[in-house]
Amino acid sequence: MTIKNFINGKFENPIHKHWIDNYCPANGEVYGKTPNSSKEDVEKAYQSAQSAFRLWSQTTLDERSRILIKISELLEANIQRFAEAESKDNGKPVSLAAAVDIPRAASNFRFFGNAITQFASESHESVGQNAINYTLRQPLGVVGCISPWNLPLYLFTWKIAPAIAAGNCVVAKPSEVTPMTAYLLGEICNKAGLPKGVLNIVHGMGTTTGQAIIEHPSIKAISFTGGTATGAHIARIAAPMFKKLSLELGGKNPNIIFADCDYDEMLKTTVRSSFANQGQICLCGSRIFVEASIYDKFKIDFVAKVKELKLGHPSEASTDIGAIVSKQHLEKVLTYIEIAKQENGKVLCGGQKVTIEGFENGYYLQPTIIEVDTDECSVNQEEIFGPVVTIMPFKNEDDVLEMANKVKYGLSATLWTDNLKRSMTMSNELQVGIVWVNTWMLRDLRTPFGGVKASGVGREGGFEALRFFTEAKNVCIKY
Ligand code: TXE
Repeated sequence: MTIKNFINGKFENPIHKHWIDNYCPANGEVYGKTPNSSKEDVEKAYQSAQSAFRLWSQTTLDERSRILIKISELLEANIQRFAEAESKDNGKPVSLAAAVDIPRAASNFRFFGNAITQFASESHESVGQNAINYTLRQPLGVVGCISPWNLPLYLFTWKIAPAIAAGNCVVAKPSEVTPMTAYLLGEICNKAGLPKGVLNIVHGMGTTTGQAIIEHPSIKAISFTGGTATGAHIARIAAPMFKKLSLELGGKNPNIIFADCDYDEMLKTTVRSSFANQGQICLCGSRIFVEASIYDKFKIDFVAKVKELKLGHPSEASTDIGAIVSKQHLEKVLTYIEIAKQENGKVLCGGQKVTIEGFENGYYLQPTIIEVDTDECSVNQEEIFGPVVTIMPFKNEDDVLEMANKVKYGLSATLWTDNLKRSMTMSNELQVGIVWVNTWMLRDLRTPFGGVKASGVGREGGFEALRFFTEAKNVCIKY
């Protein structure tokens, strides 16, 4: 299967005919190729976006909304096909892609198709000065969207949908590790009647194609989700050109469990928040802190539950844990398990590569729980982004709050407690962008989404995303 760029509504080979192998993590085999697009391809995509901008930015909100909702419906009608493609590219269970990734990609278009019809700006009457100010919210022009491999179509569309809803035209690049569903999206956009040039998808490596997008002098904004080091690099390139930046980066999220919680609900959800999508979600609760009085019980129950998870080929309906996204990433995660052992961590379960009959070269790793004796060890401080969690006990609120905040990241936190005062005071004190109390990853697309510290700058979601993708202009009229 040869993936092509989607420029001006047409599928095209990269100008210089440079390609990257596309791997299937479930069996470690190359099953296709993806363009490694050059600066010239990005320029072509930019020109196409720029030519479409005037008309698209003048298209009525009703019409934009209608097209976005049509894209959403077409995605919904093709869930199985997209889910299978996502799974083949990423290694995640098909069942997960069909239940979460693709429906959410469809929701992203539906949500922003509706949101744009409700988005409004303010007016300010300058009392006593006979003047009125009103604010225009104008689209930026051509914007860049760069997304990662863990939730490929889900995060790709989370950026594209608000960008085009707000009247911008887009040059977008999915991760070179998981390009397939972004490729398929082009076809759907054409069927939905999205005018050509409004969305342009260029495939390739971060260091070639991604770099060309962030360096492009006329691309007005970059919306990026990915690693913290890449985010810092993008900021260094884009900031001197005064591009608007939204950076959603890594996380090392605490999952804080108090003895007074609903234990069964907590246990069930903690298995999910630890290992869903092979632990490759920036929101996973990878540092588990448990109140000392229930620590021993939790440890036994958690290990037992995690051992029940079925690791297998992503297309098996019974599979809970599929393959890790790439060989390189599997090796990175394994290295962290070794570091944990050197730093006195005790592997309570998992920790080993798994060979599945018939798919011997696939990238499988057991879900892994590591008991640590200090929150300062590397596996408790650095983002592993795989099926690895740490557990350790804590004494009281102050103690756990200090440990929770003592990392460079600040994306999300989960609190398990039945105490309202504690959940509210701790939510105030946690240095994160999102707190879940007695739940995890319950998403309402209207809410601001993003992190603090090394987890990024800016917020996605709801009107925050529409504000990001528009420029406010104040008009003051004296009468
Ligand atoms: O991400 P990269 P990688 C974390 C996780 C993971 C680590 C590295 O810890 O192990 O990051 O993952 C594009 N200019 N997260 O290396 O490189 C790249 O092509 C422009 C957390 O896969 O940041 C891809 O499209 N673009 C995370 C996107 O950036 C560049 C999800 C992300 O890739 C570029 C993924 C450049 N110079 C990884 N270099 C989350 N927050 O959910 C790379 N890219």
